[in-house]
Amino acid sequence: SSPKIKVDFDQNTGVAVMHMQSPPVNSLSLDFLTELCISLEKLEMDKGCRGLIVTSSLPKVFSAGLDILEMYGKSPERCGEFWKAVQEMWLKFYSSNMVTIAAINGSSPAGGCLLSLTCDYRIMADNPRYSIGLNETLLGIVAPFWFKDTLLNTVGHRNTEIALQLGLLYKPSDALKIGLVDQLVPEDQLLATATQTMSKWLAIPEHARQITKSMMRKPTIDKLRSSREADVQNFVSFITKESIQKSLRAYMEMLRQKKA
Ligand code: CO8
Repeated sequence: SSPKIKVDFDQNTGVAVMHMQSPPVNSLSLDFLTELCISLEKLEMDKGCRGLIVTSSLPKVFSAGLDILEMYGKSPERCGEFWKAVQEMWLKFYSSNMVTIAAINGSSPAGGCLLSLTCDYRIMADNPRYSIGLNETLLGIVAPFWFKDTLLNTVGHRNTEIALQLGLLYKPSDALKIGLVDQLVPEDQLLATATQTMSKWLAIPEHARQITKSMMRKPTIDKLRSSREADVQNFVSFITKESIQKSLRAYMEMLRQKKA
């Protein structure tokens, strides 16, 4: 199959742009998650690469989040394998030594929002048709503690409490208000702005910045690292419940209806 990720690396600036291109909506399947991790690892190991911009090459969608089909009608073993890949993606991106910037050029629900939250900075296209947030409760499922922690670290306790319970999907102007994104720009200026922002971040003495990033994120990362197996078990037993499978089915049906 064709690569789901295209990486453009500029050796002169040390900045890579990762374009997600897994049609129709960049949903995070096991394959796609694996490819994301491999791409990141390669860049991480390249000493010349100091900054990473993550964006989508699909129209209107940054990432639709976890691939719902990976959580529906699958064996417990397969669900466990999938969940390990979700954990791995989060651990790798959240602990990256590079400066990471999300250039959010479309909707970014649930796992898509999580991916952007792993970055150091988020710039979103100012289009009121796009939305971003952790909408898990709307699917009848619960955002795991490390999704919650990542949001909490970004927008604070009160905003997280509201956002997670109501499963809010924010339009860009509201996302900016609570700090879920850091900046809005017209869509045609998104990559240029991300590149300018990147050079500002890369001008900071690298070692000092990296240690600071790690200091801020380490407690959150260690929490999952020390409980990965239990978190997998928890996911598998939750997602394979008949009532949860029913919720997912209803949600997929709703997506289909909305389309018709
Ligand atoms: N997974 C699988 N397929 C998807 C997904 C998805 N997340 N999202 C969309 N699709 C499919 C649609 O069903 C549709 O398929 P088809 O063409 O066969 O009918 C196709 O992609 C295109 O979708 P749309 O027609 O809806 O495209 P639009 O451009 O109109 O809208 C959106 C794009 C806004 C992304 C819209 O598709 C949408 O809202 N999707 C749902 C997003 C969502 O709610 N994702 C949540 C996933 S759950 C998650 O990420 C975290 C789970 C944590 C687990 C915790 C358990 C313990």
